[in-house]
Amino acid sequence: MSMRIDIITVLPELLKSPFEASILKRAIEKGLVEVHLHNLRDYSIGNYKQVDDYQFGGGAGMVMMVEPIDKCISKLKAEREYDEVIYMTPDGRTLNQGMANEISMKKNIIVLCGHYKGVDQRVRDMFVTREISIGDYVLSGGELAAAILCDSVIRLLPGVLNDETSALTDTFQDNLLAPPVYTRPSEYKGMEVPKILLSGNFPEIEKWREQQALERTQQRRPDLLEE
Ligand code: 6GU
Repeated sequence: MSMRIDIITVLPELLKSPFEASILKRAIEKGLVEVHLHNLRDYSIGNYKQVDDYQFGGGAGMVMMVEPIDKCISKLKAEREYDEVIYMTPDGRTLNQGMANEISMKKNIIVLCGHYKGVDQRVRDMFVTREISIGDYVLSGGELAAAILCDSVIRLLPGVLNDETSALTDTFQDNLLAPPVYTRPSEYKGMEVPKILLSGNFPEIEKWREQQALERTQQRRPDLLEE
């Protein structure tokens, strides 16, 4: 059972390359996820291919119009059922691993990328089931945020990761940061790998990693431990 993600954007070019390399590319090739890009301009109004307009009440910045978005979403919804319409916006809830986990369980989702001053409020009222931000800073559009959301979700789909890339030992799994890791050589310019990691004593190694993960989290992200 594969997931389907439909992304609505005024800048589809910006969203091509993230899905053309490495893990996301392989997930698509394996048929574990389908990602479809929709150019909002294909649903625009009139000869000028208009998708945005001045805001009522005045003020700087354009607003994405309701009609092109309605046309695009309604066409998609006529073709299949969607579990979510996610609007990428800096005033949404900040993305975290729990949300990525939740969204990775869905079958079909629409991701709408905001631009300019955002979308007409009626789009949010009519269609949007969830509003997501990727952090407290402003991007020029929701595209890069959508790419980040998709990456965080797709890598969790069954069959996408193998042992080498396993999600089970990721930072944020269990609300802990990941412990330090080392690879060859065992000594570099006088800096040695912690002896325990070379001991072959796997129960002790596991204990050490848990301890390190906890210390790191206490030092860097005590907020994670309070949740
Ligand atoms: Cl989802 N969109 C934009 N434009 N800026 C952002 C964001 C989204 N998340 C953080 N900053």
